[in-house]
Amino acid sequence: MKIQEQYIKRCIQLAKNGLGTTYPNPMVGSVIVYDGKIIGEGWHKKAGEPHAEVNAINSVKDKSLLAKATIYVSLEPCSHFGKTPPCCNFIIENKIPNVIIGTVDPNVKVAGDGIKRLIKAGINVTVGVCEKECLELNKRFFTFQTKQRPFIILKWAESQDGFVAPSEKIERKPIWITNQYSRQLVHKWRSEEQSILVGTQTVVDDNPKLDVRDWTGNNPIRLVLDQNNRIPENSHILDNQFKTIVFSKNKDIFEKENTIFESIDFKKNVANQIVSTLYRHQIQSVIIEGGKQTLQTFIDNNLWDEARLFIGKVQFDSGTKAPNFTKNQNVKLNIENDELLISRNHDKYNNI
Ligand code: AOF
Ligand code: ZN
Repeated sequence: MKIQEQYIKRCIQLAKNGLGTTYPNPMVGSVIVYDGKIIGEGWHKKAGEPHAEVNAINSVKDKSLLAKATIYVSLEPCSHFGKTPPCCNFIIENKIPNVIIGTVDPNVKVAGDGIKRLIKAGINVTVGVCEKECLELNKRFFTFQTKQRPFIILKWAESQDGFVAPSEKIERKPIWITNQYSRQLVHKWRSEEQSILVGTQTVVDDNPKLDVRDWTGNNPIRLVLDQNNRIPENSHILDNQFKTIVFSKNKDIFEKENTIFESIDFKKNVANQIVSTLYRHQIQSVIIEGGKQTLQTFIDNNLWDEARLFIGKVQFDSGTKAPNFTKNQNVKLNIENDELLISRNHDKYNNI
């Protein structure tokens, strides 16, 4: 591995210390290298607090070394006044002659402007070291910024023979396709996303809690479709325990502190209306856990980024067929550990 890649990988490691606390900002890490040694490190901890580069520069004991050093950062240094002043100014003021960047910041307030300013100040700038990894690190933030919608993950479990549920005549009570470990993994996944969506039938049939009880972490905001107010009032999803958004035809009267209603037109494109509502709520990611119809709606509208499939050992012979990807979708298959992960190419991020 090239030395520059090693340092950017260290930036990514540092950035991950901010997992779960930087929202709505991205996770960013930075290291400062002089004479083949790391002399400073930092990461962005929390929105409103200093950015990664500022923390890295401030951690350097002998500031006179900065004039001969190289700063590595996983994301382009910002050039705007947000909650904090521009990082590129701080780099210029500290006379750091070399800047190596993982990827461009897609935020329209930055979007290459930080790089331009550094170059204008006479700094040597390299962009695109371990770019793929840096994009993956902040895939939710990047999608939100570039597509004005959340990052969308589809999740389902299917039987060996491709059914998500057996025929009603065979069995009505829920049947587990996956084992306890994959169920725990699903709770981990839920804790990593800002929201979780299910359709009406899933709530009516399974009365899911959609929480992370088998994992330590945050419960995502629950989202549910309820066109005709079919969801029973005593469903777990309406228990007001944590934030829930119900998409229905009209705003309902029993809106509570944690349960809000968003009206959408079910005669128009439902998937589009959901994602634009989530964008309005500043929700950067959603995991869609069913049912089949809801998942298929997002696939048919080409509104998804990653699909995570469990294929169980059980055979159903008949029942509800698993969702189908459409022919023109660019589906890339990755097998990671035990899980079958189908994720789309991230080439789309290169256009920022
Ligand atoms: C960096 N380094 O560590 C981060 C950056 O409101 P502010 O001032 O915190 O600015 C937030 C924006 O700054 C955020 O949307 C993203 O574009 C960029 N984040 N930039 O140079 C960092 N976290
Ligand atoms: Zn910054």
